[in-house]
Amino acid sequence: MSRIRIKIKHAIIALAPLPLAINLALAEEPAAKKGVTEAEVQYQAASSPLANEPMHQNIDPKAPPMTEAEFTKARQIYFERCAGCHGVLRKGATGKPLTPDITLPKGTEYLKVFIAYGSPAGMPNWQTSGEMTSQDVDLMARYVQQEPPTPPEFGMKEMKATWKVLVPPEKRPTKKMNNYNLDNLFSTTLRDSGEVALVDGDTKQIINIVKTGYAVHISRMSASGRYLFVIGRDARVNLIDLWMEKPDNVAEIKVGLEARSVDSSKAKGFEDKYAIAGTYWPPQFVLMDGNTLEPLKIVSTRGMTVDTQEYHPEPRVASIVATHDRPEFVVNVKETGKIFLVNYSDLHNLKLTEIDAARFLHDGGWDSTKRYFMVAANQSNKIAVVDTKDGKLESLVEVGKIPHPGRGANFVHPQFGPVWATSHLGDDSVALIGTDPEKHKDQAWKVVQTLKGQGGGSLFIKTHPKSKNLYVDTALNPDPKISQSVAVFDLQDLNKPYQVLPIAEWAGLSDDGAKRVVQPEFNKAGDEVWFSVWSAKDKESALVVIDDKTLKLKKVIKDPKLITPTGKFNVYNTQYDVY
Ligand code: DHE
Repeated sequence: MSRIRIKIKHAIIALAPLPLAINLALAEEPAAKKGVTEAEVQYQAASSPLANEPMHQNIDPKAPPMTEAEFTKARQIYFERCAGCHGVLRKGATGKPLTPDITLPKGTEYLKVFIAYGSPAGMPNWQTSGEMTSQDVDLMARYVQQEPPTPPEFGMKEMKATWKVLVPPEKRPTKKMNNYNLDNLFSTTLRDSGEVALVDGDTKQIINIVKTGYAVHISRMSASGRYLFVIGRDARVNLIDLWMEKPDNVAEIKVGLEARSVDSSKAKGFEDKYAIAGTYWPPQFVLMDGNTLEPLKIVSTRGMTVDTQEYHPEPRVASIVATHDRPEFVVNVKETGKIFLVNYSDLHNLKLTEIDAARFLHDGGWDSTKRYFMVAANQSNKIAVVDTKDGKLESLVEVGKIPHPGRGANFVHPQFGPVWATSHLGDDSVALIGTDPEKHKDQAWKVVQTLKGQGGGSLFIKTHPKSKNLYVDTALNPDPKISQSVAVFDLQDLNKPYQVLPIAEWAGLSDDGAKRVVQPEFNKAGDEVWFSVWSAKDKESALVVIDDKTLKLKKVIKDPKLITPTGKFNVYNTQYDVY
């Protein structure tokens, strides 16, 4: 077997528009086949920044021949469209493994049919949907019979080489230097420009646009409310100091090659002390200094799966949350289905509690008491409930198809007491799960009611302790009428039909963008709800603010700089996990 090293120049900018453009086009098509909805395909098959990383490659003489140029192109397509499901190493993730021991016996012709037409089990129909040409399909059929290329590891040396303290702590302000009401600031993801817009929640003005990682994913707050952490899909973490006259970056680091999650220590005595980021590649998490992002301790997540107890070489780190009353982070590992409670009180003698949950852990949030963490095991159609006080799995609750709560929504059900709710990507249901084992024992960790929403393709759901409404988006629904509006349920009478708010129409955008309405987020007072109207990079987008009481339009925020807004993170609500 000959061994070659393939090096490709970094060209992330050129790549960035592709996945979104494809995604948006895809969603307009009717559901192609049984078993997998367009929304699921669109959500899972997003681009990985690994397409541009240099990798090692073995060439198997038994595999069909490919030129280096063909291999390079196929590898790029693989990381843009396939790696999200089949894994970086092609050893399987939410999709099936595609290693040569499996693909070689099947042969090129069989694989071509499979790639072109898809399967009811979830493989998209790449050719008949128009997303790949027959030449691309032939290329990919030959590519998956080669040995998978392996991206490099990313350890302390690599992290330190990317670490920059732009403003050292001693040069930072000692008090707040601006007049902004920081509690009501919204850090808004500008997905395809690799930036966040800091929007003043009171005046609705953009305070600053801060450069962050590629296809920036989420923002989280430090315990004090001073520092904002932002992570990009390219695993770049930015630390933004909100006390500066104009809030801006004070430190940054790359913690791997691909990532989604970041948080900061919240426990008493550890406020703002540590930060944590989890990576998709390499599969690991890193604890950092909360003031400078200096990397301190890296922990691998490679290990055995929770059910069949087989070794998984790339279990990605999905959501991470800081526990408020204990020095712990809850780290959810997707492919192994394990949850780690990482006690950070002594980094040299790190204590990890390993909790068996269910495979494909993804996003989640706290119950109203912040004792129980509720996390979607999305492809298992379950919500795992972790009791962070006793350090154990409390329950696995069967819900609808592919739960996707974001951080979920907590409210008091008129009949069943406190519940936490999730909507779903794969169906139109909203599951309400009882969360009060003390006073509502019979309902605890059971679906007490299922609401019927506008349709599948829901990503986020939200309410607020002061609100009587539950907002459910359907951003990835293939029907534009549904993806461009939200359903509002009346929490005082859940049997009443939901109201539909035509948020995208209210935005009054000038062109024909996709205008997906995504991620409701409350202001600090809990009387306004903000939505992103998310169009492609070259189309106009907007933020739409509504009055929670009247459900009437309050303000449309438009600006040429608001490129592809998606997630919005209100400082106060994110700091205190109010949802
Ligand atoms: Fe997300 C949260 C992963 C696609 C917007 N997303 C998360 C979390 C994970 C994740 C693990 C939880 C982080 C945490 O709490 O620590 N997201 C992924 C993917 O792997 C996936 C499926 C494909 C990808 O390539 O990234 C994906 N996500 C998307 C999108 O396409 C969305 C809609 C638009 C975008 O900005 O990219 C999107 N994800 C979000 C948002 C949150 C999120 C807004 C945080 C919600 C919150 O309220 O906390």
